[in-house]
Amino acid sequence: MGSSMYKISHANLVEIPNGSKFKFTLVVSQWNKSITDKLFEGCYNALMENGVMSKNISRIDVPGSFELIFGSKKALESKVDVVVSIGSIIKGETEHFNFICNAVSQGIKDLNISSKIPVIFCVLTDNTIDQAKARSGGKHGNRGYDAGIAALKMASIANS
Ligand code: DLZ
Repeated sequence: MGSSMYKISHANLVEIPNGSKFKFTLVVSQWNKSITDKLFEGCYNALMENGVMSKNISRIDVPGSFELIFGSKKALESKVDVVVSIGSIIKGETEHFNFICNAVSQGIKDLNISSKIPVIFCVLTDNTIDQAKARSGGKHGNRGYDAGIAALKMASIANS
């Protein structure tokens, strides 16, 4: 599946670095799996379309977005150039949404401060499943694809 599926990308598609020298780990939350699988696919395609070898893309599945923090920390222990954290948090009837969103965004931010390896934040925080669908290969593009482009750019910056 080529990038044509993601015509409405929000990523800056100009001057994308070639990724043939870089290794990536994609950490994928299994909560709202139908969404996160699409985000993974978009991210994987962005990397493959820009020279990354499939053997240099690994995947770690974690139960939910909250676990992206530990999963990403674990991913940083191996020899990798960039980690991409992929999740989908959808608002329910309680405050849980806010706690998870805040914890994950703060947790990933903390990893970016403490580690020399960039961690990309590819976590959708939507009010409805339709909003999540629209951003994972629907009418608003695929944020996973955008995250893949961001990962290539950060790999280049981190190695410069
Ligand atoms: C518990 C929970 C809820 C209510 N909603 C989501 C969600 O929309 N997206 C998501 O990725 N995870 C959700 N979780 C699971 C938490 O992230 C976490 O896996 C559990 O609280 C166990 O730590």
